[in-house]
Amino acid sequence: MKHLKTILFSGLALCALTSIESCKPKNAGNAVSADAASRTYVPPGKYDELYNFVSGGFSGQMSVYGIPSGRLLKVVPIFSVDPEKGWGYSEETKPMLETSYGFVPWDDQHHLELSQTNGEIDGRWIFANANNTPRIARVDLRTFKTTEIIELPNSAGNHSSPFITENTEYVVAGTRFSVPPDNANGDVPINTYKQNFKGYISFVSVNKDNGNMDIAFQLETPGFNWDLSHAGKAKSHGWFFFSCYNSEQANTLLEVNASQKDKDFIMAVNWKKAEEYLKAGKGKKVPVKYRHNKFDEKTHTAKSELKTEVTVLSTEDLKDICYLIPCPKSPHGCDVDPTGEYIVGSGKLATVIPVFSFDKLMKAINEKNYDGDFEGIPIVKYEAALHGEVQKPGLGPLHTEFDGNGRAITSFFVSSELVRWNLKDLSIVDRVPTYYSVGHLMVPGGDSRKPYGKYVIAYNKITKDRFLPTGPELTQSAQLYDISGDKMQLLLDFPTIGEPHYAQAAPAELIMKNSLKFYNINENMHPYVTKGEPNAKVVREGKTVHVYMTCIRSHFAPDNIEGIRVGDEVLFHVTNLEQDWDVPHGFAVKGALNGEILIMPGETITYKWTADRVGIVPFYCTDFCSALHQEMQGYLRVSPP
Ligand code: CUK
Ligand code: CUA
Repeated sequence: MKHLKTILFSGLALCALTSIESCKPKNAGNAVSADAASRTYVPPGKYDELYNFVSGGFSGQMSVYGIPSGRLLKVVPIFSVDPEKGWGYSEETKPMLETSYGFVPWDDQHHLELSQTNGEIDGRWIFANANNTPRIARVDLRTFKTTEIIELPNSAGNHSSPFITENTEYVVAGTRFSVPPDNANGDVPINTYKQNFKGYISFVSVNKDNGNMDIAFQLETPGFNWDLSHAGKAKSHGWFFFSCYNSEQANTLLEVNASQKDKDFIMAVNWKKAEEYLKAGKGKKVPVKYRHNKFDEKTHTAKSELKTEVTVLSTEDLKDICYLIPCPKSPHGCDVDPTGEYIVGSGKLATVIPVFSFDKLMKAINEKNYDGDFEGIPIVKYEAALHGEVQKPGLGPLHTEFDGNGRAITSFFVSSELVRWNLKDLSIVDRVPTYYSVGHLMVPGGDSRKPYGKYVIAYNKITKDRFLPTGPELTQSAQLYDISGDKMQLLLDFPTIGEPHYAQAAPAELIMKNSLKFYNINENMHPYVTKGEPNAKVVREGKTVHVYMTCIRSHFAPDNIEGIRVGDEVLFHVTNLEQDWDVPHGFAVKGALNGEILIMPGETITYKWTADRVGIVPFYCTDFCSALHQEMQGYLRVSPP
């Protein structure tokens, strides 16, 4: 074990110190499919087969690629400002990034989940987690815009998130750092972890019709580090599975403390039972502070609301709801197969992949086949819940996806490979190298009841020699493999935006058919909309000047504005009158601290600008919109106060 740990923690350093050749996987030469080019070639003018939504890691964004070409289609700001979209710069979008701590321009985004109906991807929304300042976001796939963000109280490091149940009843969020609850006295010695620190898990409900989220309830669990999760499905619908590390409850995770125990836990949560308990009045309302931000498509504006209460089921209530299953050292992934029967834990420091059986788990619970409890939560005997262990799979197992044909594919960070194995007999059937050090992997629909099964994509942490060098920082990368045959075959490398962790993919037609082409100007209920050029005007309210402005190819109205004085705050409410697909206009004023904005057809966006000196100030359109784009300009005259 000691040896394996050393390899795991020094793997990256080793790669850097020795030559690249030494960390290249074996049989690298034969990995690429001979007809890879024709299998990934999407001719000019043709569409890709799939949309691939890739988390941006430390960039806080989500990027969207076409598969199999690997062409980048869009970067969607979620937990970040984005100059390309004006996100977080316009007055309408700023509230989306508000938290109980204030405006957070940038966060760390790891996991994405597409909404599901009956365990199948339905193409309506995609959910995302913010890791650092705990939040969950919902992106509307009609507009590819972030339309809702909810902050999570009693949480820190929202990593085990935003995994969903099979009808998108709930999106969950397990705290990665246990901390004292928000309303407790947090001014305690850090080494009182065991007494004072708790691990909260949030169940966020999702409205079936409009997707609106609410924190339905939280579970107050022992102070573990909830790392990852996945919902039960089909036969195990109604259950959720969370993996943890640091079941030692150490307050410093230097190796000596945290990985002492032979096993950490996967916790099975019976959320249907939790719902019954709440109905029976068992939850208690606890004072907290969090923000709930929504973007309203009718008014084209976001609102941020401060919420002050959350319902908690405390540890004493959990003994008939939660069950701990021992899982070898520091489990990372926690994945449920398409039938709902197998629950795969991947211990980063383990030499086997343990696979648990839902049927056996139910039997063990019925027979109370326990090995004691942890703060009242029963610990099911390892052997009683175990389906079996995959022996000698590779080094550093991380995440598992399913191919829909009774097989699983697991990523191995340390040995840099994907390994395919049989769920029933746990035999290894195939392995293929990745370049290098794969984190998450993704089969389109691979965590749903209906995996698409044709491809797997590896999201790699290190690229080293794969692309042209770009200074000290190299791009992370994705690699596309064909898995339709017996052998997994490498087809394509493509660079990613930020650091990819988890990803999702869906057949193109599922998303395309709902894609919005433009906003209907007649339905625009923005408080400062200007419907038609004759209504353009300038209105002064004290030191604030409202400019009701329109734009259409190829001019602004008004385009000459006088009467502005130094010290005035000017609010340009710019309405794009176009009613056609793909005709945004841009807007920029010299010296603007908010940069620029971009206005979609039929939309109104407000741009704040302060007059700080006397003079003539030009403004113009920043998005090439017609042959007369360059003529799309105007002047402001700023006079002394
Ligand atoms: S984590 Cu990144 S490789 Cu945050 Cu899901 Cu495993
Ligand atoms: Cu409008 Cu360029």
